[in-house]
Amino acid sequence: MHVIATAGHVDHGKSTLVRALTGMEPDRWAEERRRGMTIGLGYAWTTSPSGERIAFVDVPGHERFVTTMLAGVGPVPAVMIVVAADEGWMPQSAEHLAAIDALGVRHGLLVVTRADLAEAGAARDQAAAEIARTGLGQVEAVTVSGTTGAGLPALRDALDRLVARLPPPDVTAPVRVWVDRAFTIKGSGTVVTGTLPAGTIQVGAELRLGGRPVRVRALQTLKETAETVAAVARVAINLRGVDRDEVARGMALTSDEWTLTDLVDVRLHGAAARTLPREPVLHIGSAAVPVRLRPLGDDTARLVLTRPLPLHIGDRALLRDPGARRVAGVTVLDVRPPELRRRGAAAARARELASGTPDAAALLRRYGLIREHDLRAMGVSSDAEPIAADWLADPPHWAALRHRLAEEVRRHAAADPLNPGLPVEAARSALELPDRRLVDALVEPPLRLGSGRIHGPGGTALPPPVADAVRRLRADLEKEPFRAPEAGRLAELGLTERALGAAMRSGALLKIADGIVLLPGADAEAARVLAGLPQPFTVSEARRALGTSRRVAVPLLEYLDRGRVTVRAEDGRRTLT
Ligand SMILES: Nc1nc2c(ncn2[C@@H]2O[C@H](COP(=O)(O)OP(=O)(O)OP(=O)(O)O)[C@@H](O)[C@H]2O)c(=O)[nH]1
Ligand SMILES: [Mg+2]
Repeated sequence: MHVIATAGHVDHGKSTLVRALTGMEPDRWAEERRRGMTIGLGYAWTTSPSGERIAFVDVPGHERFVTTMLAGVGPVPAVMIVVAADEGWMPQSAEHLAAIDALGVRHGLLVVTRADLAEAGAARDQAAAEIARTGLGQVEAVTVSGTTGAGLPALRDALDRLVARLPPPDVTAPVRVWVDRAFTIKGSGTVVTGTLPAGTIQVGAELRLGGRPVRVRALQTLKETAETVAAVARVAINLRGVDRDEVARGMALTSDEWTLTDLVDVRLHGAAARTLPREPVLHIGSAAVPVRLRPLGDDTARLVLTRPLPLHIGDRALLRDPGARRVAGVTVLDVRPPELRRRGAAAARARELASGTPDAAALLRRYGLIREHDLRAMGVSSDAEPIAADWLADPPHWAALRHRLAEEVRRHAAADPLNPGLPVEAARSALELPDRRLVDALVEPPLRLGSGRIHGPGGTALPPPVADAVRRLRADLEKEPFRAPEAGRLAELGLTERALGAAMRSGALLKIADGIVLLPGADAEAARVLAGLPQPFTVSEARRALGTSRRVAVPLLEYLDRGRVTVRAEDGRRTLT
């Protein structure tokens, strides 16, 4: 499907043309028909000669309804500009064209209608010249009469050619439907309609309305029920759990890949920043939001929105000065711009923005670390490999963090030699990292992770008094490897709980149970000795073979049980496995 908006001066025959092309009534309200004038947006559709479905969003031409006109054109990729042969180019012809140009619409068709009333040549030439000066360039022109039907077959063919030139939509793109209507259907609840310019919506999907999650209960496109609707399409979305008064034109229904923001930096098209009013209205999609404008450079500005909108970097929008009826196009350059606090920050920011729309590399440079999801929510994708989970890192920033981590580990070991490993959580907070997994990813040789701590290359060295006590203890144990020192001996050597813990972590001693330490390898040696006994064996037999006391033999055998070196039978006797 394709969606085309109409545009043009009041009474020039837009609705008559849509009616003639589709057989449907775009002026839905009694008041519109009574006054012979479009007030709200109209919707109608048809099938083109080549079989393409084309939906029209018919806009009002009256100058009082420009905001409605912008809501109609905003989300739509192509326009049909309608000019009456008998009136020619008029103020709202120009105003609509300027808005279409500012919004960055690049595809269009000129239709000169009411050709039964006047010769169309002059109107066509002027309109074509005006359009050619904009981003639309040279467009195809068709002369018709909406009343007699003359020229309509040629118009249908021209529409076919227009839609054939439209770029194919990305059906996997993030979803954003600007609401153009919201109403209630008895028994179903709230329904919103809009144009789906990219992406795909499914029944049951969770979308966001402003900041809040909502669920798609049912879908229709052109009055037909559907399970899935892919772009480009007109959609009617029945929402679960949303009251009619909670949703209105100008809100957007989105997937979660958008940044809801009330602060953006933009590039201006067609107007210098300082010539713009300080309080214009920002129009994007069907939204019209008053903003405060602060010029940054000649063609860049910061906008503070009076309500947040879901935006992407690269979004096109329009600033309008309602008083002067002037418009300027904008391209969103940043949806999470840095604060401007210091003197000169605005000028520095302007220089930054002058270098173009920030890409993934530029954003990575700014944030240092950013989640892929957050980057996507800014409308930017990156092919960089995540460094942990979905975290992306700016390479120089990452290298600096790694350097700082090594430094922190070294400092910690120097400050607390009995406890040299830096706990991962302490490292996370020292480096102000938002996710523990980043710390794990930063640890690389010669740093190593062990029991929730990060050890440095020199982290296993014990302070001299402890090392000396351990040496003396080892000398005792080398003579009698299973005679674990008594509490008195440990106290005599100055081996407190903390010192023993450090010795254990450094690998100088092996802890069998609380208060029982042996040399590393004592467990394997015990297994060797016990293998010489007739199997199974009792605790006493083991104690004698090992040359130790029950105080050591019992916990040592239990230690071996835990390591599946020995198996204990019901009667307490053990067998080596
Ligand atoms: N003779 C003649 N009259 C036309 C033609 N097209 C439209 N009209 C008449 O022009 C008047 C305005 O037509 P609309 O189609 O309502 O114009 P519009 O552009 O939709 O007007 P707005 O939506 O209010 O901006 C109506 O009275 C139509 O009958 C045409 O091709 N020939
Ligand atoms: Mg109309």
